[in-house]
Amino acid sequence: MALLNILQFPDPRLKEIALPVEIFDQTLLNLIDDMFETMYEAQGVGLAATQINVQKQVIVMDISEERNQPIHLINPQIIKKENMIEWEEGCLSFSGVYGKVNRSQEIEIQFLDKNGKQKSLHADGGLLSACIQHEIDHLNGITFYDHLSPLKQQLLRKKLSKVKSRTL
Ligand code: GNR
Ligand code: NI
Repeated sequence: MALLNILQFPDPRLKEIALPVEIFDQTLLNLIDDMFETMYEAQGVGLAATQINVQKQVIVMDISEERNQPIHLINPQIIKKENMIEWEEGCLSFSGVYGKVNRSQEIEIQFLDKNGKQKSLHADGGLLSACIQHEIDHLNGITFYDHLSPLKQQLLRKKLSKVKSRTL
């Protein structure tokens, strides 16, 4: 197991597009383990491989209060989305800043598990729904920042530089 470095905005590697996983081997299992360890350590509810500079369609999540319900998604596809809702989101690649993003309330996804088995998942609103869309965005090189208006983007960059100057 290993802790991985989480890329921070505006790292250009956050714009890389992840490739589908085709080989289900020990390397993949190790990657998933390391991503969970990194996500729990950073106290995030989700982590996409893009954020740790791996261009593979791999996502880990745990939206439970107790931090004991790990979910992993490989090659996820949104097959249904309905109703928009506004969500306040944070991101481990933007420490300490938040923004309101429009997301679909209800989504249905298809994905593979770590053994390459086809699965599906239905999320009807709430954090699970928002988090899945947030993570799939990462795999496509998109962050919550990209959903904000230019004015809000500017505000967020200012806040981010303040947060950074405090923590350095
Ligand atoms: O920790 C996280 N919280 C969160 C809150 C609302 C919507 C999405 C998220 S995901 C984020 C972790 C992260 O950056 N995942 O990519
Ligand atoms: Ni994120």
